[in-house]
Formats: sequence, C-alpha cells, structure tokens
Amino acid sequence: MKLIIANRTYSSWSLRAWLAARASKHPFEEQLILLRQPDTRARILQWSPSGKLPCLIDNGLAVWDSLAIAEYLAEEQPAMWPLDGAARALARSVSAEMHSGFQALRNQMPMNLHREGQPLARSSPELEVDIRRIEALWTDCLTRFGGHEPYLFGAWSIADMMFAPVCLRFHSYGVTLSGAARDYVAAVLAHPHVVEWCEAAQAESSLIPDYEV
Ligand SMILES: N[C@@H](CCC(=O)N[C@@H](CS)C(=O)NCC(=O)O)C(=O)O
Repeated sequence: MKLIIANRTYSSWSLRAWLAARASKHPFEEQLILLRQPDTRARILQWSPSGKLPCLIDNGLAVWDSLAIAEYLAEEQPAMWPLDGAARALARSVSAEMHSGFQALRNQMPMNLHREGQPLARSSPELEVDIRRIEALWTDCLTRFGGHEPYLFGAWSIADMMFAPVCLRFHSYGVTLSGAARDYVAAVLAHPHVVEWCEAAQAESSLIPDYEV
C-alpha cells in the first residue's frame, strides 16, 4: 500500500489520510509530492485522477480524497470509527461537517506547522462563527461520548483525525478556547502519530508564501 501526500507543513488533507493509514496498522509506503512546483499537477495526475492529494494506492486501486481513504481503511479496521451505533453516526456527522465546511477557517487560517502561536493580525465574523461551532461540537462529543480516553469519542477515531489539523491550527494561531476544548487540543497535539508528522514537517524547508499569512 502506498500513500501519496503533499507538503507535511501545509497539507491538512494529507495529514488526515496519513493518520488514518497509521491507525489502520497496515504497513504503507509514503511518497511526497511538493505543491506549487512546475510539475506538481502532472506528478499528482500520475496517481490521483482528481489532481489532488492525498491518494492511496492499494494493489493498483487508487482511492483519493481524505474521507474516502479513511473509510476504505476502516473497512478492514472497524474500530477506527466508534463501535457504538449512535456514537458512530455522530462521529460521521462531525467528520463530514469538517470535510465539507468551515470555509472561513480553511481560507483564513491555513495549516502551517512552521507557525508557533502567532495570532492573526485580523479576524472576521465568519472565522469566529467557525471557531465557536467547532468548540461547541467538540464539547458536545466529549460530554456525550468521551470517556477515560481524552478524544472526541473516547478512543482515537477518524473524527479526531479529521479535526487534528484544526487542533494544529488553533495552536499555530494561538486561538483561545474553553476548558474542554483546550484539553482536547492538548491531547491531540500529544498523540504519537501527530507528533511524528509534526517532527517530519520540521525537516521540510520549502515555503509556500500564500500559506504564510
Ligand atoms: N477534499 C479533498 C481535498 C484535497 C486537496 O485539496 N488537496 C490539496 C493539497 S492539501 C491538493 O492536492 N492541491 C493540489 C495543488 O495545489 O496542486 C480531500 O479531502 O482529500
């Protein structure tokens, strides 16, 4: 199995799929394609028909899009989603909400793992709405389903993988959160797979000026 990813520093979608691949316990090879190079599009299209990364190749089968990759891997490893039906439905809802929404957050706070706690010069009402919705959503999941483990549904699940880049953004941009959400961010940042990705990102040197807001 091979996972094609983009820059670890900036590619939040690659991180989500990579976390799913690590959680699947399936051995996999990684291939990195740097974004914004003259040959980026051609190189991505060799693997991913959408022209976007991440893309998983398994025995000649291409699976692209972070959520589809996570679902594909979870077929073999069902515990990547919560096992309780109601918890699983909520985990899928919040994962889909992340995958299709939070446009202001995505545009105004791009993931940038070189950034350490520097607030944005200027926020916007749309960004504030996204942040408060995420805070409320996390608090709801943690209250209803969090248990002895610190993640949204107790055990580390695809829902946490979908929100891990958001936790990293909140850290990078110094966003102030309430108690439960703050503790959740700390737990995600300390997860060994997240730590491993961030350490590898520190070794990357290619800067993309558009993402250096
Ligand atoms: N919905 C897709 C989004 C994938 C996406 O936008 N990937 C970006 C990198 S983070 C990409 O490949 N961009 C191609 C480019 O900039 O040339 C997913 O969940 O995987």
